[in-house]
Amino acid sequence: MPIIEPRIISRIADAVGTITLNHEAKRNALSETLVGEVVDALAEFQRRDVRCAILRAAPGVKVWSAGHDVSELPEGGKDPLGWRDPLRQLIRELENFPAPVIALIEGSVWGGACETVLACDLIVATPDATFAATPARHSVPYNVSGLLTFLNAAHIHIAKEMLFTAQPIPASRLERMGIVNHVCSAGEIEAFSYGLARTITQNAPLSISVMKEQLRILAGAHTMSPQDFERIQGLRRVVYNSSDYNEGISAFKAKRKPVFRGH
Ligand code: LCV
Ligand code: LCV
Repeated sequence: MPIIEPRIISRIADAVGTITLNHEAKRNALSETLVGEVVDALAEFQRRDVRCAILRAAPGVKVWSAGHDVSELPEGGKDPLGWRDPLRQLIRELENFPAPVIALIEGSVWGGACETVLACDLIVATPDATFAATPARHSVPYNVSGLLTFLNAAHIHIAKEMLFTAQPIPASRLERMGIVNHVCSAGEIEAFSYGLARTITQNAPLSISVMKEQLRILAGAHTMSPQDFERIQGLRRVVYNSSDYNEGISAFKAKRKPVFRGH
């Protein structure tokens, strides 16, 4: 039985829980295994009354996370971002975790990892950190609650630029738009992030936890008629049943640029 190296490192000190993504070989891709370990760590943090969590990668990393594990995307005909998808589970766990989660970002953030960072409560990044929303790079039909994460974090024009261009956007630009809370040099970002975490741990955890849950509910309070939802799901099905969707996955696996034909 092959021994699976842990994909993350987690620790607790002074009521601050730290999760370090630690699967460099696959650029911290959000695989089912890695997400499972993050979910277990958050559950342990809750049991140990952690009052603030920090989600980071190894110091000085080039790629914070390459996003959804493309090798785990279903072949055409199945919703690639259904309820039980690891990325969807990760987003819900971060949003439901009863204490603030600070995303400490160094390096590049891709696809579902971009949404993961935006689903955290505060974002601290180095100036050269970049964020790329990539569904359009892989012909993936992103899902409704996933797009709402982008819309809650960014003005619709910025969300559209990120999603339609799929290009990396620097943290410094996102800070100017209030999407990233703080930009700190690589030498300061750790001390700054833990300082922020400690400030939070000094405040009343029950008050913070109930405000976080209220803000989650308010941010998600969007009416959508069942008819609209069904129409959107039908439109998404056209995308994940398309040959473009399969081309996106094959091109990634073949390490070549995809050629999309619009069907
Ligand atoms: C699995 C990977 C990945 C990966 N999955 O290193 O948002 S959506 O809708 O798009 C959603 C579906 C989603 O999140 O899709 C994934 C979006 N992510 C991306 O488009 C980024 C894909 N990765 C890259 O562009 C490069 O890997 C970066 C720029 C992140 C790093 O480039 P670098 O040259 O440093 P490699 O590309 O050589 O990757 C090292 C190993 O990690 C695997 C990749 O297949 C390779 O594995 P092998 O050594 O076995 O070949 N890997 C990278 N990203 N998302 N596996
Ligand atoms: C009654 C006061 C107050 C006061 N109430 O002067 O947003 S929520 O959920 O928190 C909501 C419930 C809320 O708004 O809660 C209150 C939030 N406010 C604060 O936390 C600020 C509390 N006040 C202070 O930190 C200090 O008073 C400041 C920094 C504002 C001023 O300091 P300074 O040294 O100039 P004192 O603290 O000596 O206050 C002078 C007098 O005003 C009373 C205080 O009790 C004192 O009265 P006595 O002279 O009778 O001792 N006082 C100040 N704030 N929110 N009373």
